[in-house]
Amino acid sequence: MPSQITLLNGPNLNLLGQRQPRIYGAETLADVEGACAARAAELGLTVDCHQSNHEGDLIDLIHAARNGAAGIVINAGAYTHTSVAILDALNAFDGPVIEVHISNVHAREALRHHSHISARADAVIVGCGTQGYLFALDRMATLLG
Ligand code: CA2
Repeated sequence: MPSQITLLNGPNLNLLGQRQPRIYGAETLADVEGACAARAAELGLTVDCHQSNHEGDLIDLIHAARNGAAGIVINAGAYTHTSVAILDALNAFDGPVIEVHISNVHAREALRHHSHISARADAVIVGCGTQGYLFALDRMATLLG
């Protein structure tokens, strides 16, 4: 059985490709999820993709990943900077966690410079555009291999 990776996107990332392309690129979320599925297949992995605008939903999805996912790739959007609850949920997950940000959060407003999730993440990928999700899957394959 190929290892399954849970890919989580947080608030407003459903708008990818529809607004602010200079910051977040032109690809839609469906484009990104499709590219991730293709890269995962090349790596001998599968991806289970979810997006939610709601903190509790993301926490429930992290809990669900405890039953069957080998790793989590997460872009928690603005909850990255605010949510101890998402950090607590990730701390209850045993496998590798990779944090992705499309933009270079460190070159943006100070409020985006701190991530609660980074304390748990095995790797953090920022500022690589949507390609960062593919890098995360590459790294996940290495960590799980
Ligand atoms: O750079 C990232 O991936 C972020 O996680 C994106 C979040 C932001 O709050 C983080 O600081 C950094 C915002 C996601 C908003 O996504 C949009 C996409 C297209 C149009 C509008 C919003």
